[in-house]
Amino acid sequence: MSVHTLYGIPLSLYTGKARSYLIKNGLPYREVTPATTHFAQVVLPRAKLWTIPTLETPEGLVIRDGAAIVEHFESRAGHPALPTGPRQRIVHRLLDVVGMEGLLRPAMHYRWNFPDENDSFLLHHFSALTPPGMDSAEVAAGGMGRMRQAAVAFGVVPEAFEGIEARYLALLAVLDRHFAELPYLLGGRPGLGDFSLIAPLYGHLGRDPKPLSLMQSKAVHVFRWVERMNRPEPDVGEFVTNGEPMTPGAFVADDEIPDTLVAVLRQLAVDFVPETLAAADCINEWLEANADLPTGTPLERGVGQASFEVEGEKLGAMAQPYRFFLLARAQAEFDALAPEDRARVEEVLDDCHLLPVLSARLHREIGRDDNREVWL
Ligand SMILES: N[C@@H](CCC(=O)N[C@@H](CS)C(=O)NCC(=O)O)C(=O)O
Repeated sequence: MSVHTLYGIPLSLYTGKARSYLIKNGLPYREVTPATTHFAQVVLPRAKLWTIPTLETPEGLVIRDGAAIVEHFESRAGHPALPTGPRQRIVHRLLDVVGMEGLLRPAMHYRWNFPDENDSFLLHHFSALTPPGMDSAEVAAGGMGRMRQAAVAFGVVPEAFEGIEARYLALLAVLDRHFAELPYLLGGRPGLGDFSLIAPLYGHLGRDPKPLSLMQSKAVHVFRWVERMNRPEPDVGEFVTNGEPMTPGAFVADDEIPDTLVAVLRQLAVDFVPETLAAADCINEWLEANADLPTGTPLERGVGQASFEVEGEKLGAMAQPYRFFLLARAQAEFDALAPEDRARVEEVLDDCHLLPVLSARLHREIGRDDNREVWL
């Protein structure tokens, strides 16, 4: 059977999305560190940027970026990770953005600000990124230092710690109530939002010693979902009704969004909405100042600092165009709906406090060219 190679490491946030997608869709793969000669000499020149996950197919095709890896398989299989109803599709697409960008603060805080609990664990994993012939202690120290700085760029500064922890604990509580009722976000099968949220909730928050113990002690149903998302079988053994095991495989009927998920979305919206609106303004200003960028220019990771208020607290975080690359997919899907479907979607997003992000749009579109996200 043909086997894909997934370049990544266990603690990488973004690799968690591609890995879980491959596992849950029965796609054979082996995971390999990018610190190999083959990666440097053959894969990287085609990937164009050193980021993980990067996938190499049995035919030698190289796909860099988790969203592109998922889309590669989704487009061939008729989009099994997207329900057919417009409400559920757009909720999954918004959760795709939240998973990639909306939980970076708790993910980075619980990794980098608890050195006694986490550092020896992190050191082991960062050492696995050592290219042949280099000193692993030096490579690990360099990588860990860069990531500590990245945490600050995402807004993880001492004044923000208390709010980050309070919001994360509130999120764990509502997610725990949801996963006590349903095995996945929208029923008996994982969708795009599950594959994206698992990235922070496995790679960092469901695996590093400090946040793992928090999840295990405070949110056992969330912990079980994290396990489930990394197992090939449905793993829904605890869902039994009148002595009968659950039959997995279907999304919730009638395009419904369960109340327990509405509660989760409201909690996520608390900082996702103000940050997204502020990031759009910041990037649009930058686009205005850089109006002469040629088509095809690769995206910057961040273009300035977005400032916003969350529950009365001022926060700042790097404004990342990639957020809008993914968000544009939800917006395009919304724009293409018939007016009555649009109204149904607006009603549910309003209830979830997420409606404003549908109009957070950049003045310039983003596409992909040769494994890179680029300005069109
Ligand atoms: N948009 C990319 C982001 C991937 C990413 O940033 N991965 C991190 C590791 S979890 C990385 O490779 N960082 C190295 C860098 O940006 O230089 C994706 O979704 O795959």
